[in-house]
Amino acid sequence: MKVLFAYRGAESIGVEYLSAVLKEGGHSTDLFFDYAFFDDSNVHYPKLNRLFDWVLSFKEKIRSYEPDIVALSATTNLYPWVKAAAAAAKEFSLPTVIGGVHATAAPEIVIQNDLFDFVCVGEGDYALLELINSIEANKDCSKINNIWSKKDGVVYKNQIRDLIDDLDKLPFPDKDIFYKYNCLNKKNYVIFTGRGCPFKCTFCFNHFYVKLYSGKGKYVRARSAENIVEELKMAKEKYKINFVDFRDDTFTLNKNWVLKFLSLYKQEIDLPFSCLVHANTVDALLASELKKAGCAQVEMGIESGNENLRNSLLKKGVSNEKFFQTIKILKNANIVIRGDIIFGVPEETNEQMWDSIKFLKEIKIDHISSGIFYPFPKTELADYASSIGLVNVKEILEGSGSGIRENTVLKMSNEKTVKRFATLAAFVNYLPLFILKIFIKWNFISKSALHLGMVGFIYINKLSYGRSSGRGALYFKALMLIIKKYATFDKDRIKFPMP
Ligand code: B12
Ligand code: SF4
Repeated sequence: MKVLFAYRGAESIGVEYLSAVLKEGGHSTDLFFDYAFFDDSNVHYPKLNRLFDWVLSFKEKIRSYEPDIVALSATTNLYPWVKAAAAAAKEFSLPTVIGGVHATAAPEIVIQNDLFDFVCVGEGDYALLELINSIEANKDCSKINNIWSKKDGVVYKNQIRDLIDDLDKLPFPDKDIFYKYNCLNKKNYVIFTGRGCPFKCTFCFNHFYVKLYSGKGKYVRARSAENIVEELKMAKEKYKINFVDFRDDTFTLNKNWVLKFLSLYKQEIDLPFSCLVHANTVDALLASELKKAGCAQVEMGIESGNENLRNSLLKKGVSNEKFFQTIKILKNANIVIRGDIIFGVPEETNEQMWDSIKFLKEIKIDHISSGIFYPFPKTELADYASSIGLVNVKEILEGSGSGIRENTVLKMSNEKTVKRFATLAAFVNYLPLFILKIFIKWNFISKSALHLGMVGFIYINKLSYGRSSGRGALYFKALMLIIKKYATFDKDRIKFPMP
């Protein structure tokens, strides 16, 4: 069978695993990739993005590849895009299957949509293979675990299969389908050493997955150190990588495992890397071993500078004191720290958001990634926001907008201020508190000026360690196309340049 994936904006490790398992099972796969020009995490000008007609290019891809089925992966914010892709596939009367965290959170809504024939709930690696095998063999597809389907108006819901216990049995992710688009900096190799995170943060999908998978095996799983090193050796050889980006939700969960892994990694791979840590999982020994093994940067969720809000509403479980300790340990080890902070959680007051700004000032971390809270379906915090009338659940189930959230979707009296806090947080290390306060209080700087300033900071300070998207040349090409369109008064829409 020929399976065509479609994805937008960034490399998806999920899709890479699905593709690898299908290829191993004897099927052929390809990818349509929408670069999301001017609508990615660093450059956000949706009006410019709309000049590129990705649907046209997707249809061209369908015509040239002639797939048997289109497979789509959705996070909540990608869901509107995925619906548009499915609509294009339906013009060719192709069957569609959708999976990913949004399909997993809201299968009962997604399956109602005529654009989707199959919905995958949870891990898709072997579920998709079973589905494709069944379609190929003309077998009944209504009884495949994890796959919901429908026929003649009847929806067939199936059980969740056990979690994949031994991750080493999976083939290595199929990077080629993304790398061939030249959309990523392939020298910077994104990898997972395991799956799952045991913490219970109320805004994150993990606590919901733990419930979904209850009785279905161990939720937090690690690959063997040897298996990961084998993948990285292959990547060094094949892609000449020079940086490794461990994207596990929390890389440092199991200290003994990490220490063992780091020593093998240093010996066999010896490349600089970045990873995500939870403040409660780092001690001096671990920090020094991380550094010795080549750790250039860690990313850590701070979430809020208001200790009470952080630990009661968000259930982060980290005290201010613990943050000070962990940050000191990491600084002593000479590791660059990026902290993530969220503004605009339900009922968050301006004073609480100001606490976050002051806290960021006090902890003096190297880089700050700030975001506006979005109530993701089935998360505890979304349920809470809905229970107090701050959000319309129907709206969030249909997904919203692009990858970047410009505004809060909550009905809050201080919604404009939320946005200013989120934007100005990036400047905490560069401006004194009283200036930040003036900017937050009085909205006299335009949104575009602030955004341009922020993008400027990101590039000037190279804030993204190992996260360089490798898109400089593509952006140049995209800009040239726009200039050409206007210089020649070309009324046609710009056709997206496929590499
Ligand atoms: C790496 C990562 C990123 C990377 C790359 C994203 C990407 N395109 O993969 C970056 C940094 C760019 C990123 C950005 C964002 N991310 Co992010 N990200 C992650 C992270 C940590 C890992 C994703 C991953 O690769 N997982 C491992 C693979 C194996 O799992 P998977 O993708 O879920 O795929 C499996 C199944 O879902 C299923 N499946 C998936 N697709 C399909 C398709 C079919 C057809 C089938 C059958 C099955 C199937 O099978 C796969 C294999 O088992 C997840 C958390 C997590 N651990 O998953 C958050 C997560 C996906 N991100 C999240 C968010 C919110 C964002 C942002 C919106 C943040 C922001 N404010 O900008 C953006 C938007 C990204 C986008 N394009 O949608 C949320 C999404 C919540 C939701 N309900 O949508 C998550 C779940 C984290 C969270 N805190 O809850 N992210
Ligand atoms: S520590 Fe991070 S990944 Fe784990 S549950 Fe909390 S927010 Fe989610």
